[in-house]
Amino acid sequence: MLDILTRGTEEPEGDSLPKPWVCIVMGSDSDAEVMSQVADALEELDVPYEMLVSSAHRSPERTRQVIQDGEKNGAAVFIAGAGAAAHLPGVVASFTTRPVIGVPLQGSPLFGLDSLFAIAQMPAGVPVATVAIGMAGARNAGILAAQILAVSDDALARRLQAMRQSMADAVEQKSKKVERSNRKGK
Ligand code: RP5
Repeated sequence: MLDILTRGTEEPEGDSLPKPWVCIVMGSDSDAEVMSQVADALEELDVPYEMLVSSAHRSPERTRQVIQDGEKNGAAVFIAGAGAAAHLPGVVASFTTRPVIGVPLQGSPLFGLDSLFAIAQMPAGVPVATVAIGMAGARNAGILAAQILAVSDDALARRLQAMRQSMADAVEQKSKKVERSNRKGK
């Protein structure tokens, strides 16, 4: 059987289970620039991932195989990004009961609205957690996957807290650049 994904096949050390990881799938290499935001966020949080291209329409058999191999090899969360008639996240969700996060991409003449609707409007029973169109959504998909894994990983939960703190610190720095007042006696 084709074994497209291999990460989880490494022998675990001692009695420990292989570390859960995130499987990132995109419909085309033209999606890679935006979807690299997912990988960047996971790297910042030290979460293992694998990222590859598989198309719901152009390579349906490969897509089924990727999800089945991913499940078998310990993928705990799937993230699927696609543009236009973006059926990939829904198709991924049809092959697994693990959490699936969909990232709508905006390359089409409809600026990603087509993709957003295609990903978000899943029929009852087969959910896809849908994030915002484009770069912010891709980054949030990575963070959301980490948050799911952090439910059973205290060290990861602490890294997520640290990420929030650094955002809060950055807001204070940004404020300092614009703060002004004409209130007398202040
Ligand atoms: C979708 O069609 C892909 O996810 C991509 O966003 C879009 C265009 O794909 P290419 O024609 O660039 O391969 O399936």
